[in-house]
Amino acid sequence: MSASQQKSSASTSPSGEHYDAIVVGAGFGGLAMLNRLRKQGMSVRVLEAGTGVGGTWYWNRYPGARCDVESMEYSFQFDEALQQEWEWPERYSPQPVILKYLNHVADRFDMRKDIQFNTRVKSAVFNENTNRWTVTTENGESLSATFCIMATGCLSAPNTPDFKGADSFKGEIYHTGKWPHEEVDFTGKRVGVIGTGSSAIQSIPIIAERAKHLTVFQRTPNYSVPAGNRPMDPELQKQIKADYAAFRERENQQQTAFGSRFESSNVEILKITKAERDAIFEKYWQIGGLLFLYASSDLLLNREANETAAEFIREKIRTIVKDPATAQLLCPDTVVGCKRLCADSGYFETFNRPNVKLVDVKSAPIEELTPKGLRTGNTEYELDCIVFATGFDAMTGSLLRMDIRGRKGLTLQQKWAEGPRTYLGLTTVGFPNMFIISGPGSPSVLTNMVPSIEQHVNWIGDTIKDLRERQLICIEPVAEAENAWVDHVNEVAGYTLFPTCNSWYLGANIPGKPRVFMPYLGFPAYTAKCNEVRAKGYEGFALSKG
Ligand code: NA7
Repeated sequence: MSASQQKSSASTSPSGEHYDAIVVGAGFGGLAMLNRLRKQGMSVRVLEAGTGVGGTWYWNRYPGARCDVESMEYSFQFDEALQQEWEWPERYSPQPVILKYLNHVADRFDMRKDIQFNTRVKSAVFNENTNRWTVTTENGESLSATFCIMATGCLSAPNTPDFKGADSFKGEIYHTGKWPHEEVDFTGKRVGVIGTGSSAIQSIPIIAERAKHLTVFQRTPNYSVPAGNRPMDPELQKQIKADYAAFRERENQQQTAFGSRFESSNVEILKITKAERDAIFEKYWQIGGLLFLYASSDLLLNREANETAAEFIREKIRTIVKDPATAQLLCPDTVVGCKRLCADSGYFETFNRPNVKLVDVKSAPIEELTPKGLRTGNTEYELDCIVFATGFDAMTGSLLRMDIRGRKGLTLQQKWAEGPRTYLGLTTVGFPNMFIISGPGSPSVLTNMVPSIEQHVNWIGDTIKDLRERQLICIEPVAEAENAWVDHVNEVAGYTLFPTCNSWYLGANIPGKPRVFMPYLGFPAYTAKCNEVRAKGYEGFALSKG
């Protein structure tokens, strides 16, 4: 953070201070929410654990961190001047550019004066007598608010496996989701990366270029397609900006996964020949990125159709990776897209380097960290640095790591013991006036996050405005609506191939976490449903004067 930023940001709150709303988190969600509620004339305090804005893009500074949604789509639309003036240098933005953008947004709208950095929220407790939330921080402050809005992110509670001997390792340890602010120099070092998810797949090619030797510890291979990143096409940028509003509107209407500019090929992949299929897959492979999943409309519905795409990618891996045994180990046997598809820049090629070795830790799991490195079975790997690219306790982790208590002292941990339960992914019974941005039960991580965040922010903003106009101070979903919504979210997921593998969408990456498909697969109908609920006077909610 620059000196000027520090000067103009909020430091601490006088204990006991009351706000109309407290927003937890200053990433995309928190910044948009602050902007919206301030425009409604409300007093808002944003509490942020980091020393700066950015959320996911503040914490995930690992080498190669890059968004897998295209830059022209992965940005705010709430201000026309903002979207006109900002220039995106690449098709897919690297983390430093997105962080710079969010800092620009914070400065441009003078947001820092309402954001308190270095402030991790410890608890949020609803008081039924006052109808207020009391929020306490790890710094020992206590604030209150009428509304408590959780903008805590879907991928912000890092998962570090509890390996035996974790403290014994004498070298450097990193987690991709908590990367240091200073540059990490791997030059001449023996590095081990644990994990082969998106964070690993993005960082491995870069770490391999610098390290003396890199060992990749893989438990489950992942599907990855080339990102196809390149400098931004100035003509495309100009063309979109000429009518950004229409571009956004199309995206908002469709609420498609990963952006709006590409449509599914609409080809029934099983009704054409293998050569025709491969030509289509090749076309999408060349386009690059997650759009590969648009190659056919039924890839995530029909296992046989999916297998044709899976085999196409496996064939690519076998062609790229020269050592047949390594190539075989890198070939997944699961459903493509069931875990989030990865987009890489030279990942598989990296395994042709003489200084890179792939180790299968499914057949011989990591037993412990040792002073010199780590041990799997009878083999000890000597390392100078270990990088945990082991992911996140996704979607619920950041919420459940706080002590959130609603009516009658009910904790969110108790309420969600069998898995998250929400109405619309925005609210949960027993926790009045608490809203979750991109909560479980909303499309969130299956869509382009930024427009989905803004849709939530606008719905929450409109709802609070409506309540105030009607002189109501309390909103809470009713059990019947919540139960029906949870059933619906599960039912829709059940029609797809998503529940067939151990993904973080299902919480299956965290030992002991209930296996529930958390994001909602019902878009674009979701936005219409939220609008309809509002139009019907908040159907499924109880509203009261307190
Ligand atoms: P992911 O996708 O959850 O990947 C985590 C990786 O770490 C994955 O390969 C895991 O293997 C591996 N892992 C986790 N625990 C262990 C242990 N104990 N031993 C060995 N390997 C382990 O997280 P990312 O940060 O890469 O990406 C998260 C999202 O961020 C991504 O989907 C994008 O949306 C952006 P597993 O597959 O569980 O066998």
